[in-house]
Amino acid sequence: AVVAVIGLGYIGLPTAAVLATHGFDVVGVDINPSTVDAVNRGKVPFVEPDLEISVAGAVARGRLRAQSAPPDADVYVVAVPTPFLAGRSADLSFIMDAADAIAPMLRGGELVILESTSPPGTTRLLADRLVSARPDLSFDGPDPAVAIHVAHCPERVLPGRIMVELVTNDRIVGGLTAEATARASALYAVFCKGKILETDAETAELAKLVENAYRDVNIAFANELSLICDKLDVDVWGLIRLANHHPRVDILEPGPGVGGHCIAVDPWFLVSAAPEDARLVRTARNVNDSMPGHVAERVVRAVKETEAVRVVMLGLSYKADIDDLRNSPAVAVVEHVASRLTGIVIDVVEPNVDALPSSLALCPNVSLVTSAEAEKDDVVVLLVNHAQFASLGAEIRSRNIIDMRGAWRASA
Ligand code: SAJ
Repeated sequence: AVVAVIGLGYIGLPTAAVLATHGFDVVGVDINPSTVDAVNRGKVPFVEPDLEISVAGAVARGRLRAQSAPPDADVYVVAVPTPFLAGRSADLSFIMDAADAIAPMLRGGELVILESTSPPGTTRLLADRLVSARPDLSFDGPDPAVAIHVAHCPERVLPGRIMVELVTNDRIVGGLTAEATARASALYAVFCKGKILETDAETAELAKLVENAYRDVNIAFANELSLICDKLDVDVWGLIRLANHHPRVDILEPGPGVGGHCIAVDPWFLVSAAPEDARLVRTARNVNDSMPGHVAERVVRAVKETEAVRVVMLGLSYKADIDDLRNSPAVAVVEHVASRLTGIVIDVVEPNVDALPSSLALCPNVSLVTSAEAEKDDVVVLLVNHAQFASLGAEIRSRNIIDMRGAWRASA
């Protein structure tokens, strides 16, 4: 069968590669010509362990190719971004653009799967959009001859472990009809070793949002504890480690805030679905969003107390061992510090990128350096616990340290 994967980003490209290694002929579709070109050369335009070898192999065997418009296919998998708009509702324009591109290709009988994280009701909006462009087809009508089958199957893989989790995670599949659920379920069963959990489309949409909101609330609790511990001068990591010995307590790790394109975004879709009721979810988001400001405050205090003239910030990505700077709290910390301490040198070490993001490139006192070049800096701020930083010498650790990841504690 031919599968078209629309959107060759962090989710679409790994999914395309896995499908291609499991016997499907896969056509990846992306509006960005440089992504299309990279994939056709067997290259991956971002950092993700084991992905490039899989893409290169699938392209070399002729199982995967990329192009800018959807082909004729049996299955369409939509994996495009759903960013949020200013009012924190979801921007569905990429999904609707994908629907508009797919609609002319449909003949009836196809399976259309939405993988993008979406607010409740989006799968139905996608299906409505398809049949409004193609009134000759229907997604829930009685005539099987003109049926298209539409389902939501949210991706739940962890960046950094995508190639493993795509295969091993349990998978939620929710169709707009029982037939759509069954067809989508059969597709994922080909490569997914986890359980396939069948439900309806709206419950599937909500399940994904709830998983990420759960993690956000738990991290917000850890971050609130870190603020309390700062006031009381107690080591928050030691405290959490002790509390987590209780068989029913499992607190996540505090840090400089919550970033990325999932956990920092998706809870807002729940809030905007029921603003009056989603009080805890909203508060957790606000606690996590306030963290970069608190970290910057600590840095400013340390610089003033020690009369430092150079500060080094270790890490810019939104979490360890990836190159993704989207919604990164580390970037926000550096922005805050740079705007408040214009008279000192701010060095940034981020081994996974070769240029500063535009918001920092404009700051005259901020530069991207190697950790060796930052050896003379007075204050060291660990923002991201990249593997490279664990091996930094005792020399850098003996300086004035603000360790936001608990990686360099004496007992860590
Ligand atoms: N973080 C903490 N403390 C922790 C764990 C994470 O501060 O204890 C921070 C990280 O540093 C990062 C942010 O949270 O800034 C998010 O990182 P993450 O590793 O928790 O999650 P993501 O955004 O990379 O991936 C999440 C995953 N969701 C869950 O674990 C419930 C992943 O499975 C989803 O597929 C992904 O969102 C997604 O695409 O929605």
